[in-house]
Amino acid sequence: MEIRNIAIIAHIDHGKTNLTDALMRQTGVAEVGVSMDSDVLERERGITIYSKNTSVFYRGTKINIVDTPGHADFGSEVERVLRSIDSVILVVDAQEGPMPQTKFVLRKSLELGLKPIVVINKIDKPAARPEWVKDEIFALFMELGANDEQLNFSTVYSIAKDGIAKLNLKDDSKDLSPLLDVIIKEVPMASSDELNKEPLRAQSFNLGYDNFMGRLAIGRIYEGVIKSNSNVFVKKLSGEIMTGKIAKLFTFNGLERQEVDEAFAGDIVMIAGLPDIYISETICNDPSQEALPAINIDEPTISLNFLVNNSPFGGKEGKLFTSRQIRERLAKEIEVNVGLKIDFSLNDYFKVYGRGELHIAILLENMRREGYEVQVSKPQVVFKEENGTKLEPFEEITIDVPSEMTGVVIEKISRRKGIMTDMRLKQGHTIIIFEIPTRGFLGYRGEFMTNTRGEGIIYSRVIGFRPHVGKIEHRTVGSMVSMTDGKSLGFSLWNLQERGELYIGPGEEVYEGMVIGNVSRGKDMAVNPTKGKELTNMRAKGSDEAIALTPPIKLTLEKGLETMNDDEYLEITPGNIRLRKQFLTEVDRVRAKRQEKSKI
Ligand SMILES: Nc1nc2c(ncn2[C@@H]2O[C@H](COP(=O)(O)OP(=O)(O)OP(=O)(O)O)[C@@H](O)[C@H]2O)c(=O)[nH]1
Ligand SMILES: [Mg+2]
Repeated sequence: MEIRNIAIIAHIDHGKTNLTDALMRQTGVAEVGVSMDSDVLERERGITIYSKNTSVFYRGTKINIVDTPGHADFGSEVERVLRSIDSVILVVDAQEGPMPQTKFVLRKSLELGLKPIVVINKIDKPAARPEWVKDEIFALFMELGANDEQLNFSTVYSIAKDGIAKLNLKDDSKDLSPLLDVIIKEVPMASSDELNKEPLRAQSFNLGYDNFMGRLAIGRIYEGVIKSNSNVFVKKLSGEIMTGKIAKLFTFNGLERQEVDEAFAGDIVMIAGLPDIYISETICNDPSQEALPAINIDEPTISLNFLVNNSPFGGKEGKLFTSRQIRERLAKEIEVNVGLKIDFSLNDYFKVYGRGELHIAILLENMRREGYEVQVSKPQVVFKEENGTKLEPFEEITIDVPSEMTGVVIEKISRRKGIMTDMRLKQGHTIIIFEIPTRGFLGYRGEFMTNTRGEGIIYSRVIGFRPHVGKIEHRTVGSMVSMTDGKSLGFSLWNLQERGELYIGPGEEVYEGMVIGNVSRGKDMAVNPTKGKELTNMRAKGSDEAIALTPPIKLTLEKGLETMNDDEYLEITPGNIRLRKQFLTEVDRVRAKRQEKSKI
């Protein structure tokens, strides 16, 4: 069977998954309601987190499709996928037009010499402006240095959520066949009899894990035929050559994997039986064959420590909380989570390295749902040293704000060592692009939302390591720290809410050293959230419940990771997310601070 391999790429939320789901439905490989976003967190958050494969069959051709995540924290995943397919469907929202991630994924595709097919999606939106979007996309291709062939891209208009595509806006269409026809016409064929006759060369670009089969490699067969139960050589990036046996071989049929005895050049397969295989390695039958060009894996940019939850509430809610249990869980995670690195050699904690706060937050959210308890330290930026120069990660951030708010935003970002590289006006809005050290950017989102009263939009993306820029001033937000154990009372919270934002409501169990809120101005503050009403006040204003309390800010994983201070831990359990001081008593905190000072 003829095979074509494509990836669907876009800015977050522009409709990749809806399009993939509709393609599966209409070609009969998936029922209504089946989605590529099959993971629980993906469904809850409405975003794609893991890139996934599917295959559809159309007019005698097998089309392997990789649906990719649009969020920038998973950008390196997209890059890997792009190395293993022959064309991309670039989906662009018919109202928003190209956005920062559109630019990033398009640039990568053009650099790899791919010829994209452009899909302008959501043409049903009342404010859709598909012609304008088409011009913007063309301009973007030009800006990114597309060659003549790439510039000559096909455009398809679509309503992915209804499964409709058309070549002209006026056309009448009831399904996605116009898009499928373009794919068949334009995407180079991956399979051929000649390729099948060559010696085997396949390359892994994604990993999976199965409790029975262990590590799984998802890879593309470039040449030759791969056979189940055959012995193979795996050429590692280091040059090392391992031997192994293909225990099981699968191809895709929709989202289902289908066990097969052999698979042919051009196809995308899943392989079990190679426990040490990693991304980018070449699988072949003859060790003298040349390895396929390496696929680059982006390095982690932030790190944080995972510790056993030793808070006074530790072990109360979770069923998995020992160091051994956490170690096992993390070891399992790195089997499949390619961007993640973990240092298991330290005594009291595990050091986890990732690509961004969401990348880490997803892992933590999965763990707490599985019943784990864990504490983490504040995420720190990863530094590198190259030729004696200290380097740190940088991000490109794109902000879109109502024009009257640009002043405050520019000022704040400049203070964090961000440098403006572009500024454009767009219908009362200003779009500004900055390059900023990740160190300066960490923790800025919340402040940005406050400064722009929730009207601003901000996107960030790691752009690589650059020379360290020296000290960065951060706005410090103090913590309200409970000085006692007990149950919080409305009356004391009512007094405290004047001083900052509270993370707890009345009637919640607290412990000494727990952070119950932040202090908008300045330093940490020791507070007693359990203090009762003074007697003289008894009749003043009805009962405790009648006090007007501002609803507390619920700590989420992302919010906690963003706002926590260096001397705090985020305590994560199946039922709660709490912030605490590393040292629970004031005496210990003072002592620790003094020791730190004497070290410097
Ligand atoms: N009006 C309209 N909405 C659409 C259309 N296609 C998708 N959507 C909506 O857009 C949102 C995002 O759709 P997804 O398919 O999840 O987008 P995505 O690109 O896969 O998102 P990420 O994977 O998170 O980057 C959903 O709320 C969809 O219902 C469309 O054609 N018209
Ligand atoms: Mg998606």
